Amino acid sequence: FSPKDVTVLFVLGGPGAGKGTQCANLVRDYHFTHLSAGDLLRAEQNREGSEFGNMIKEYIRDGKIVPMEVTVQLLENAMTDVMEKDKSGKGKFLVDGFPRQMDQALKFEETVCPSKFVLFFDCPEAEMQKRLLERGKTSGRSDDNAESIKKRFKTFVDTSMPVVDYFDGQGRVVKVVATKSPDEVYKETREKLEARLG
Ligand code: UP5
Ligand code: MG
Repeated sequence: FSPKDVTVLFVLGGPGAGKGTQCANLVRDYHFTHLSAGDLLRAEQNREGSEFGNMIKEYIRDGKIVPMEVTVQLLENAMTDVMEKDKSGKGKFLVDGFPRQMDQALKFEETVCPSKFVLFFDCPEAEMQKRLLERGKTSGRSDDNAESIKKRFKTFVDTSMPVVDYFDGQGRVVKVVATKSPDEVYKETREKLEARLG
């Protein structure tokens, strides 16, 4: 596919900020395709015959960022699949939880497609931790435990926030306060998104 046929929004925010929750709302109301980098990595981890399965498993449990070649390829493949099936020839994608390291941001925008802007969900750690520990009771996610959560937060602060700051410096960040109820967060998301999309 050609970059001119697709609209990409990056959806960023700390672990448990509510990226997936809000993306689901946006898919329902704006017909985006939701691509969660974490979900794609978990699917690849479980795919029979994947050469990356064990590596992904370790990285996710330790809250480390999987080498970008793997993630960029998974995202590009998923976008290509959608574009081949969609007769309109146009695609609208929410790329959730990616890029979370500077090199990924530069690589994706150079080789796949630039993003229109970044939707950033801003949430304090204490709130995110509470949500993740609660979800961990039933999610089955290998990284929803106190030890992994701590590592995920550290990676977010050290490695992923600089990406948000980089886009912010270019005036490309739409920031949403993510502490209120899901409905209230979504209301602010819609308002800011519509103002920005025009
Ligand atoms: N919840 C949501 N909104 C709420 C609200 N407003 N009030 C109260 N509760 C709210 O929500 C998390 C939980 O909070 C849910 O139980 C929800 O009901 C509740 P969710 O919408 O799932 O938040 P999200 O931000 O999507 O949290 P997630 O855990 O998915 O964030 P992460 O960024 O940590 O996870 P991700 O799947 O993106 O990545 C996992 C790992 O994959 C990374 O740590 C990394 O190891 C690896 N990875 C890479 O290596 N490279 C990548 O590019 C991407 C991932
Ligand atoms: Mg998520």
